[in-house]
Amino acid sequence: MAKSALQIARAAYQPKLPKALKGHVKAVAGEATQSVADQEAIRKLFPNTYGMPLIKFETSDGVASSPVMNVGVILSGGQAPGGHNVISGLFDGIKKLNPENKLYGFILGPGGLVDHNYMELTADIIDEYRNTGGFDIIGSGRTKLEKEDQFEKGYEILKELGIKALVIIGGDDSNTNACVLAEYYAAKHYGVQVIGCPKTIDGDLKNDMIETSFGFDTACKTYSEVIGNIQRDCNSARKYWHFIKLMGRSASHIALECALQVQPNICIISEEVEAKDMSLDDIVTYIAQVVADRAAQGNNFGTVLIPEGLIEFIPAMKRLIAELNDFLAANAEEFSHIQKSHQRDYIIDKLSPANSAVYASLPEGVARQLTLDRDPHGNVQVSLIETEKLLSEMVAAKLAAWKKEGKYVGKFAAQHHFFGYEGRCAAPSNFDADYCYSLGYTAAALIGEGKTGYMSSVRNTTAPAEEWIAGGVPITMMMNMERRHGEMKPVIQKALVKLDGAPFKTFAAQREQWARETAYVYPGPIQYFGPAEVCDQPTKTLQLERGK
Ligand code: FBP
Repeated sequence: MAKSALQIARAAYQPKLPKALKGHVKAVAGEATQSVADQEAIRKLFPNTYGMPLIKFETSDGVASSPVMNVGVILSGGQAPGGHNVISGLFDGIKKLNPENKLYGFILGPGGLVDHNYMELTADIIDEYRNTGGFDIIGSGRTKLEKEDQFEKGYEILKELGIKALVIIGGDDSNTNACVLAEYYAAKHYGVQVIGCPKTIDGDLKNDMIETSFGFDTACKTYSEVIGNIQRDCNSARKYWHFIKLMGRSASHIALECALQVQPNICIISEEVEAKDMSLDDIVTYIAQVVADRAAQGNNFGTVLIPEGLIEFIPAMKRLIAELNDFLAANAEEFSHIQKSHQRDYIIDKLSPANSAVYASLPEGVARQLTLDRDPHGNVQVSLIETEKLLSEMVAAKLAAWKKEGKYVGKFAAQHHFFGYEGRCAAPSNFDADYCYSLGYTAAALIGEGKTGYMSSVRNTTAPAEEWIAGGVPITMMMNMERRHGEMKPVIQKALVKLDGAPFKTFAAQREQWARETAYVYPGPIQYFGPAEVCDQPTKTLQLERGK
C-alpha cells in the first residue's frame, strides 16, 4: 500500500500513556455509584451491573499473572479520529496481560457480531493502522444491538472463538447497548465481560468522569483549519458571506468549539435557540441584522457557523418533526405510493393545523428532506438537511425586503459549505492519538481486572499525558430513563451545550465584537511534530470546562 511521507513518519509515533498504566497496575475501587437520575428504575433493569464502584488504576509492584483469554472489538456508529489507536492500545494492553491473548475484530459494526463476520487482528495488521484516521481496519456500522436473539447469536461466536471480553467503541446509544449486553451476559452467567469506549466527534458523550469523547479534538481542529482558510479568503475578496454548516447530530459542541477557535462573525448555538424559544424568523432576523450592520460599515462579507442539528432545536420545527416522525412511521406504506410531486400537499393535508402551517412555509427542498428515511435509531438524518442554504435564502429575502424599506444598503452574495466527512477520518491529533491509545489500554486493564459494564475513562486530560488518570466508570452511572419510540428506555444522558458553562459564556461574551469587527483567527493545520504548545493543545472547550 502506497503511503505518504507523513503516514510513514506518523506510524513511528509512540502515543503517550498515563504514568499509572506504564508498569504493572492495580485497580483501586472508589465509592459505589448511582445513576444520574431515575435510580430505582435503572437499578431494577440492571440488577447485576448497577451501583458498581468507580475504578482508578495505580502503579503496582506485584506482577499478576493473567490466564489466556481472547478479546473481541467492535467499532460502532460514525467514524471518529483515533479509533485505530483505541484498538492498538487494546491490543498492546491485552498482550501485556498475556502474550498468548488474541484480539478479534467484528466487521462493519455490531452487525458483525450477530452475523459472525470477524477477523483476527494480528500484530502486522495493527502496526499498519497505528496513529491513522478512519475505522477501515474492521469498518463500522449502525446496527442496534438490543434484542435477546442478537445477544444469543453474538454469544455463539464469542464462545466459539474463546472470547471472554468484548469492547464496544461507540457513542451514547452504542454504549447504552454495551451496558444492556453486559447485564444480559452477567445475568446468564456466560462469563463474557463487556467494556465501552467513548467515541463521537459530536462531543456529546461526556460527564464528570468522561471529560471528552474521542475524535472531537481532531474533527474540530480540521474544521477550524478550513474555516480559518475560508475566513482569510473572505477577508481578502470581501464579497461573500459564507454559510458553513458543521456536523454534530444534536449538540452544538462542534460549532461552538470551532467558533472559539476561529472567531467568526456569527455562530448559532441550537441549545440557545431552544432555550430562548426562537423561531426560524428570529434566527434569520438576527443574521440579517449582523449582515446589514456590517454592510453599513462597508463590509459585505462574513462567516456564519450553523450546527447541523439546529432545525430540531427550533421549538416549532421540533413539534413538526415529532408529528412527522409518528405520522410517517404509521403511514409509511401509503406515503411510499404517493407521487413525489404530490407528497408535499399530501403532508400539508394530513398534519395538524399548526404543524401544517410551519411545513407549508418551508422551501420545497427542506420540506422534502424532512420526509426522507430515518436512521436505524429513528433520527431525522439532519446531515441531509441543507440548513445553510435554507438560512441564506431566507436572509437574502429579508435583506431584499429591508432594502425596499431603505433599512439596508449593501450587496449580499452567499457561499455554502458543509463540513462533516472532511474531519471524521482525519489522522488523529496528538491529543486524540494519546487519548485513544490510553482508552484502549485502560479497556484492557479493566478486562484484566474482570470488570464488566464499565466504560474506559481517562481523566485530567488538560494536564500532560503522564498525569492523566485512567480507570473505569460503571455505564449505569450515566443513565436515565427517556422516551424512545413511545416507550421509556434506559439511556446514557446526552450532554448538550450548557448555557451556563464556561465555553458558551466565553463565546457569548465576545460574539458582538466578533460580529461587528473582523476578528478572525486562522488556526492552520493540525501539527503532529513540533513544540507542545502547537502540537498537544486540547480543545478550547476542554480547557474552559476544566477551568484552564
Ligand atoms: P456518532 O454519533 O455515531 O458518533 O455519529 C456522529 C455523526 O458524525 C453525526 O455528527 C452525524 O449526524 C452522523 O454521524 C452522520 O452519520 P452518517 O454518515 O452515518 O449519515
